[in-house]
Amino acid sequence: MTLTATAVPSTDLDPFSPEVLADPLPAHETLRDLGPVVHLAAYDVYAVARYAEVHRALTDWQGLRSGAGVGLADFSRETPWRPPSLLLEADPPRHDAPRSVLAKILSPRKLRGLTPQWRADADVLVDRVLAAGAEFDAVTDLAEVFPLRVFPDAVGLGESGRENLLPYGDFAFNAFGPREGIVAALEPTMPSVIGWIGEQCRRENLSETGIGAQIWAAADRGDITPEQAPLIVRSLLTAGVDTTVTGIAAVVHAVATHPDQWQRLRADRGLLARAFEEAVRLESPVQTFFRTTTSEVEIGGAVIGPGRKVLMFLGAANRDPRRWPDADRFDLDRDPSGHVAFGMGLHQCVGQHIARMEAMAVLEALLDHVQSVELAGVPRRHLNNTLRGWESMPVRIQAA
Ligand code: OVM
Repeated sequence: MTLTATAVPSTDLDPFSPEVLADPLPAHETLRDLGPVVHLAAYDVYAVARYAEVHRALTDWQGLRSGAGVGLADFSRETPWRPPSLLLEADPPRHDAPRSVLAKILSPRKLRGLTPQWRADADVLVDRVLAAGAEFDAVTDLAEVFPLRVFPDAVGLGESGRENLLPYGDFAFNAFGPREGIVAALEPTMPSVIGWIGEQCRRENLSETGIGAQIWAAADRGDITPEQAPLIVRSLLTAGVDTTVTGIAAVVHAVATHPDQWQRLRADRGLLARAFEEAVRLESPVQTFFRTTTSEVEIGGAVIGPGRKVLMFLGAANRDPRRWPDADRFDLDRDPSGHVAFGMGLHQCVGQHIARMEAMAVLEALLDHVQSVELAGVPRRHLNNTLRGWESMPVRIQAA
């Protein structure tokens, strides 16, 4: 550890190395304990990993902007891999119209009608894994299947090409990290995937009743421009699949590894919503995002100059013992509200209600049909520069 001129501790820890991606928790503890702000020498960027500073960075959009990209790349100096998102990679005032249009379309009230069909779909899916035997893969047989069934339908996509959705999201979340490594390895496979995604965002390729059509209807009303509509649809297709797959896998993992908490859920379904929040607090499907300082910014007593990248460790904040007693425990007695798994402030996940609804549908179907759920093997991680997910999670269930 060395001290720079601003008294910020510096470390050569690389959060995007395969070792750290495979098991980030020790690195998170190191970063939290080094200080409120640290300098990551490998990338010459700053980082915050404690809850207080992550929360502060997330909620100060004037001091820490998103418009220069929320990955390692600084859009004011490097060309982004695709036209920037109008939501994720924009600041007020440009961010405001796309955000308010999408927030209305994705509000709990507007989405309510989807619940009965999603519950029925989840029942069929859980029945099917039960019929196939006592063991199944919670990732490939459940957590991937459910969102890929219900979400593209809700958006209004056609049937063909849906296999492009997971690879596109996987790449987009990798692209927030360094260009070498995972991104460089995947890049050659991307042009056809990117082409398919772009086609699906056009009005004529979306059903007339889905979420995609509602975004285009907002352009008809003049709430957004016709040029903005396809990019907002693209945001749904980018951020709406891999994330919910990971969130559903996280809550299955939590109950499979905490049989006592599963039994509590069976006895009291009033704890269901909390179980999901607690699972995403612990796993934090989206681990990190960057911001870029607009001017000189003070965080945790340190001064960071203008135009600098700051990496926010959402996952580390969600396990910061300074904020969460017994932080590593999945505990249904805890109030997990205030977690930053969906971010905080202006950019807080606009799709979080859909994510909750999907997870609730799966959990309720499991509670209806399943008496016990436990791991039947060691889960295998899927490495991604931003997402903390799994490739495989063997589980054993017993029908209720
Ligand atoms: C977007 C978007 C929003 C949130 C996360 C994300 C790839 C993308 O608007 O495209 O990750």
